[in-house]
Amino acid sequence: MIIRRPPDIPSSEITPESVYVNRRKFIKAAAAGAAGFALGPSALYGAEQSQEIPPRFARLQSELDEPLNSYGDVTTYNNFYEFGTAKDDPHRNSGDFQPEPWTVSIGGECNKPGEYHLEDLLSGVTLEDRVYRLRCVEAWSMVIPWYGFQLSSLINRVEPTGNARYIRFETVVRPEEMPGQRAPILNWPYVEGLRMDEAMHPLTILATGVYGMDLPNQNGAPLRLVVPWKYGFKGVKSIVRIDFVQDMPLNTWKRQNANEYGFYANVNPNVSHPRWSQARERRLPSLFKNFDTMMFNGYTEQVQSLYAGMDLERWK
Ligand SMILES: Nc1nc2c(c(=O)[nH]1)N[C@H]1C(S)=C(S)[C@@H](COP(=O)(O)O)O[C@H]1N2
Ligand SMILES: [Mo]
Repeated sequence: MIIRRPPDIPSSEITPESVYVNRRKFIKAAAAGAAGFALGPSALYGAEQSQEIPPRFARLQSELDEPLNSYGDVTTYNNFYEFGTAKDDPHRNSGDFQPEPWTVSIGGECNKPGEYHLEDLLSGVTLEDRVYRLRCVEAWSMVIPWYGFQLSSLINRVEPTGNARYIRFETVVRPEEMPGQRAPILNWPYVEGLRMDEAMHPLTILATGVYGMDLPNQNGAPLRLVVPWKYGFKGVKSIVRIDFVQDMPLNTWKRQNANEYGFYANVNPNVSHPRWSQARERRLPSLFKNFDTMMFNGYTEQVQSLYAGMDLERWK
């Protein structure tokens, strides 16, 4: 299979600033009719159930040569332990979460630290559709039409200093809205990180939506990381803090069990998880492992140079 290089992934449907600044409101208004892709979630779910891919996504889907997962798959089966540990807990338990207004604190080794409102972070960036595979370390996978912007544009704006070697992300802590946080399931807040060159890679995006609509709470509203060549746990959700740091951050899953989860978390069919093989995966909605897992989740051509000379068995 030929995976296109990033410049060939069409940055379609560029939305004028006046619209995307108020995207959440825009979508509610548009759901009543008019604009090209103006289906509400339930209408869309119906369309997906009947295998009709909305026209806006048909071309993007063919870029990846794989069918998209349905809106239902994407939004009812995932991990977001702040809402519980079962795969349908995020969908069932995230109704009280309030993703707006939203502020992200940006700090550490950068020239423009501060409290940034989400609207401010979105002004001046190009929001675009990107279809990526998500491959969870537990061996399930999906093909998801994310909507977001390149992390590099945010990084350039806040001007990291020469000391910034890694970027560190934190999820919000709100036990009153996130029932999973009322128990010490993980060491809250959830933390993830990337090396600066990984963070600057054009495939790395901060997503604000899925299927052309704002992210539902269970998928990390209103802002989450998507790094398509890494296992799903790198995709930290509901981000409230971003720091530029000198030392490799201790990410949640490595802290939880360093023997099972590393910092890099590159999808690698040749390196087994201590308790299971990573060679095959289960593409939802299949109940069985029906796909061979691809190195770097299929993005080898675009990302392998980042790891030239590294021992990928050691740097898991
Ligand atoms: N804050 C937070 N982010 C998280 C998680 C979590 O428990 N908490 N789980 C991760 C894991 S293990 C996966 S597989 C993905 C799955 O969610 P998605 O399908 O919405 O990307 O989210 C990741 N991001
Ligand atoms: Mo995962």
